[in-house]
Amino acid sequence: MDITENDLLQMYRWMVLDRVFEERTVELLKLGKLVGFHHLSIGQEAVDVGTCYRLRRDDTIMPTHRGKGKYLLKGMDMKVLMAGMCGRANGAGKGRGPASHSGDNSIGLLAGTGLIGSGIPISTGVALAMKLQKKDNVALHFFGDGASNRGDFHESLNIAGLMKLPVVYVCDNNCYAMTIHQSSAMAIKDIAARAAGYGFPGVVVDGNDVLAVYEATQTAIARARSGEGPTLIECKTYRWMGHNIEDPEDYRSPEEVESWKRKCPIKRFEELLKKRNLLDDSKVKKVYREVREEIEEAVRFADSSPLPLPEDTLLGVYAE
Ligand SMILES: Cc1ncc(C[n+]2csc(CCOP(=O)(O)OP(=O)(O)O)c2C)c(N)n1
Ligand SMILES: [Mg+2]
Repeated sequence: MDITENDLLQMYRWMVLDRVFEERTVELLKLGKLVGFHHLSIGQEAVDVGTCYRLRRDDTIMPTHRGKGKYLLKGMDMKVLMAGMCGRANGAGKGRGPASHSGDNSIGLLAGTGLIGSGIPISTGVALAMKLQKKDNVALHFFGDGASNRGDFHESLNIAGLMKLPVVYVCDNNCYAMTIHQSSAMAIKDIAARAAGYGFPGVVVDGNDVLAVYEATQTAIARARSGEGPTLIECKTYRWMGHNIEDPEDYRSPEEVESWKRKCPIKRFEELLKKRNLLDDSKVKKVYREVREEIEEAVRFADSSPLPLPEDTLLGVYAE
């Protein structure tokens, strides 16, 4: 794996930032500062970081409603993201809705769509455009276990396999689609197995192991860049929090949640880095302190930013 000690520390920092950012948004939501729905990906940080750590600016990603870490790793300014989540005019989405569905084409961050699975054909089309333009870029598309049951998923994978498109499909399999466990929604255990039906590799990865996710992604990206076609990566992980903040979570047991918390992707990586003498407790504290400062700066920026004006409601809705 072409990864330096500095990369390992950077990946660790990104995972901590992803976690602390989301924990802070829960507090802001309770204070009534956030607008719209918020879907947390606490527990799924290894997927965000392992997939997005080393992408080119002109590669694209389309995240889901979950996982703001992906936005940040792709290059969205945290202040802009936070302001967008707080509904401010200078934030992502210009304060017109939850930042879950905002993007920035200039950094290859495609806005996620509201209907689950409906973005899969869009990333597939982006990959087709890359191929037609003879570029060696890659489109990474993220979706959940639930989304993989939709027709959009199957139609997209079929055409991508047929045309050998440079797309990497990443399934953030967090075991649930709202209240429905994967085992109640499909007869197969591994979503990755679906790729075989479309003629390309499907890989199952421990989604709580950032290095395993990174390695699988890099292999898939190299395959896509060299014209060999798509890969489906299924990252098996778990969302610690409810579907969103209103979720009463009466469909799963606290024991189940606890058993996954014991497999915390950040702790696990931290222990590995400590064993390699790259981290110790004081360095860990420093990372958390720096990350918190960065987040508070973003909160202050959002707090002092203007709300959208009523007369600007239709801006960006229709072409000029
Ligand atoms: C077509 C469609 N059906 C239902 C919904 C409501 N909905 C929003 S998120 C979600 C669950 C999606 O589950 P999954 O794909 O596993 O992603 P996760 O939320 O677990 O990250 C549902 C059903 C929707 N947005 N779109
Ligand atoms: Mg899910």
